[in-house]
Amino acid sequence: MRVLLLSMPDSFEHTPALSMRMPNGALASLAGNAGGHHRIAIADLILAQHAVAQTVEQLIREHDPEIVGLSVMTFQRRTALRIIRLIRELKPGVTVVAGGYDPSLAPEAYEAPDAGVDFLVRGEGDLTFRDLLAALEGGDQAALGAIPGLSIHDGRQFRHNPPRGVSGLDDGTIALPDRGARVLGGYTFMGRPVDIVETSRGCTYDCSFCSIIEMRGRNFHTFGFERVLADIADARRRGARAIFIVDDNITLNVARFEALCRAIVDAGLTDIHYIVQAMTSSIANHGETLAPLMRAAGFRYVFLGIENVLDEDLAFLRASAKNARREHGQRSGNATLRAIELLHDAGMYVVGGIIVGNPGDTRESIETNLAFARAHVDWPYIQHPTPYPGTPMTKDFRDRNLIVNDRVEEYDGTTAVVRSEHLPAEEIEFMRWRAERWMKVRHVPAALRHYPGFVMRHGLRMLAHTFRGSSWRSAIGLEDSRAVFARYKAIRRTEREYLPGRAPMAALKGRPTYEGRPTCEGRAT
Ligand code: B12
Ligand code: SF4
Repeated sequence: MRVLLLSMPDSFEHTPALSMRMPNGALASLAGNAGGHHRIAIADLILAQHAVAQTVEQLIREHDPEIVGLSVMTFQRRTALRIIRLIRELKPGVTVVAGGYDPSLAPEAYEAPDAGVDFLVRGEGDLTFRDLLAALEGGDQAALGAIPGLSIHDGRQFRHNPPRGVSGLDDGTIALPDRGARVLGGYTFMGRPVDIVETSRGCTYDCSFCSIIEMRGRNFHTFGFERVLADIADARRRGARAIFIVDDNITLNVARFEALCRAIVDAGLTDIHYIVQAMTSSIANHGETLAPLMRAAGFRYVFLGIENVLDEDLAFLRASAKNARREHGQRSGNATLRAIELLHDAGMYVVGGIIVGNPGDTRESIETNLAFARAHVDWPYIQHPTPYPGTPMTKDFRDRNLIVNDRVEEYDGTTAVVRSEHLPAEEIEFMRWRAERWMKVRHVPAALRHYPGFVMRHGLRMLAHTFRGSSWRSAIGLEDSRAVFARYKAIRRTEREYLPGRAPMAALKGRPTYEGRPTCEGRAT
């Protein structure tokens, strides 16, 4: 069957498309597991952020898909529904499938008959999508009802088949991703061609803000090293020189992570810049051995789930255990500082994930966290608690009546959509925004050392992005930062409109973003 898989163009404050455009890992995994004979094209619309409608039109025209699949996070829902409407206008009879976190956790949002969705794939999609394609290809309506994890629209509502259990990964059930199916080019991490690789799925913790538990339960499954190394080598062969390891929590099994670092070194795959997310307790408690091994393997940036530096906030986020330092088998305080120290000593940069704006937060508690970030992290990744569908935190915020904004397209993590008991949401966001811009500037010299070509070419645009909303008057102190903040918010509102009025097809000619060529050396359309 002819299949077009799309990821959404929406990006957010901390991953500006200028410097970071990563492929969606889910789609390549779906393509690799679909069954070899289908003709699958993958288009990450982050690569065509400024020409979404035109690109979708061109993709539909060139690939003439029988099935279109969309991967959607909650803050991308509105864009996804608009894209589906556009696709339906272009090709009314096409079958539309939605998957990923939002369709899995908020299926009702896709139920209205005019939403245009035929099937939802809930939870892990590799095998469910394969079975769906097989049933559609065989015209076997009865088989559809027997596919676990699938929801079928009957014209009025979805019929939800029972859920599919998560896959064990070490038995070869999940085949390697098919990166060759990608048809757009231009993936980048600070100028380096970037790809993503999975080494495991799942997590056994239950942080109240995280969607992962609702999505797949508390479990942890790992791919064998042979497969992981083959996957990295495939990404590298196709040109990747930076790889984001997207595991939910690779640091759950430290011994395995250490062995993986050694295996990467032994396989000679160390000329890649690796990026990974890590838990502070694992790094603090095992970093003396783990961190140097990570650096030897090529890890550069570590996204550290600090979440908060205050105990009350950590308790609310249910993140105390994963931030605990242990000595002689006993808890001995917060792990964050020690984790940062060990990563820095090994020569890696810390992307500091911190959440401010929790129910008990006051001006002082937020300032404490901002001051910590200013003093200790290399790149701030400060967010506001966001009530994603189905998380325990969402229930908590709703019960306390603290949710002030239900426009999900603004649920991007840096828009405060909940207030605290003491501060309005807008004030919380203002405090974060004002502090964070300057923290980002401080990383410029380090970025210049590691990515000189990119920073020299795009440094000014990066600064302009970080400080958007500023003016000459604000730069020389004649204008209050609240006026700049208001302008920044207005710019963000405009940025979120990825499908503003449709440009004619002719506008596509010579457009650079859709090049009909793959990222690296894969298949061309
Ligand atoms: C890697 C990652 C990122 C990367 C994205 C890289 C990329 N291009 O993919 C970065 C760091 C940039 C990122 C940023 C953000 N992320 Co993020 N991210 C993740 C993470 C860690 C792993 C996702 C992944 O690749 N998994 C591997 C693939 C194979 O699995 P998968 O995506 O689940 O896909 C499977 C199924 O979902 C399904 N499926 C998915 N799509 C489709 C489509 C179809 C058609 C079908 C049939 C099936 C299907 O099948 C797939 C294969 O089994 C998750 C989870 C986590 N623990 O934190 C969060 C997560 C997805 N991110 C999340 C969020 C909120 C964000 C941000 C908005 C804010 C933030 N927290 O940082 C930003 C915005 C991103 C942007 N576009 O600007 C949330 C989403 C919550 C929600 N309800 O929407 C998650 C779940 C984390 C959380 N807080 O709970 N993220
Ligand atoms: S440790 Fe990370 S992946 Fe695990 S539940 Fe907490 S935030 Fe989610």
